[in-house]
Amino acid sequence: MSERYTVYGMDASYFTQKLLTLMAYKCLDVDYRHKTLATRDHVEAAAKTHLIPVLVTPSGQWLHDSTPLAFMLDDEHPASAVVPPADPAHALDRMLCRMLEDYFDEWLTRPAMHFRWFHEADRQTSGVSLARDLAGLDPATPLDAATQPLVDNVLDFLTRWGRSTAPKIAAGPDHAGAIAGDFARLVSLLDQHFRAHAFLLGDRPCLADFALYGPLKAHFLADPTPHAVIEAQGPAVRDYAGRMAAARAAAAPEWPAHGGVPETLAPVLQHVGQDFHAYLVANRAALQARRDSVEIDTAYGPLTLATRPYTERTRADTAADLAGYEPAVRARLEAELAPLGLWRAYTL
Ligand SMILES: N[C@@H](CCC(=O)N[C@@H](CS)C(=O)NCC(=O)O)C(=O)O
Repeated sequence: MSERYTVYGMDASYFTQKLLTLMAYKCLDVDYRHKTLATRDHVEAAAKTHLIPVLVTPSGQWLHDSTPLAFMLDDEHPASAVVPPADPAHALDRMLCRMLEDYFDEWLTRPAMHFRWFHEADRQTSGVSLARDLAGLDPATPLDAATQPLVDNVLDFLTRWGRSTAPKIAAGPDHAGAIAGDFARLVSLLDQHFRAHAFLLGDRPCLADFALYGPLKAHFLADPTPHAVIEAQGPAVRDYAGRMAAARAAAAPEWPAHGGVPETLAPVLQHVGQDFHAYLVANRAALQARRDSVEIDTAYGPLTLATRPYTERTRADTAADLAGYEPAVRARLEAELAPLGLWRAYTL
């Protein structure tokens, strides 16, 4: 039996880059294929999802969803684990990893969608990249009279989708100021951290690093608008992305076992604990009440967002992990996480 995996995705897709980089870190053999208009029906029927990336395992299973896939790959290849161990000594690192992963996966979709679909230079960069991938055109081949109209048509279709989806997550033109401000703040907080540390938890990359690298590679370092913010306010974030692309588990040190939150990570975590955690709390309550939108207060004023069942599922998974620790370990975690605003949303 072949030990090769296949990944179907697109270059400018955040979760495709997350999974590909994680698998490169684990030194797994991967055939990466674009999900094109020609392969789409087959991939969607086999994987039972329209989302990317899709992973085909060496035993021929068609799977999707990067978070459970990362846990599965850790089970199959424990020497290159990306999730810190579940024992009490690593409890803080594991919970920080899971909470940060939830945030990067679920909340950075807002600036990612906003810049890509509402800034023309960004649409012309990554919108065109997606359109070329879907049309099955090699990224290096110049467009000609036959292929240009095809790419234009696909880009029109994608733009209509992007512009109608983004407002549901408060990422439309009405929120341009809030998105730009929030993104610049996150970049400068991450910059401060990456000046002092190689990765989020220190010297060993964890799942949250791959969840941050995915949108950096597919969106924020590719699209001119967020890229300019990173060059101006977060050069250490750009350097971090270079380390992530090159990171290999064979060279990684043992897991850290932090007794307290690293000093430069605390402001990043406080940022995570504000709007995103307000959304996690409100989203859960709204889903229980069968409402389809929620309103949260932010520093930029009230935000209305669609409810997201998937976001509640990831919150509940992380909360279940936290609930599994002994009371003494949980008390230690609460003492670290509650002052940063990172406790309530996971103990509902
Ligand atoms: N939770 C999924 C999310 C996958 C996802 O949202 N992928 C995006 C591309 S980066 C997608 O397929 N979007 C198309 C859509 O939402 O219709 C994962 O972690 O893999």
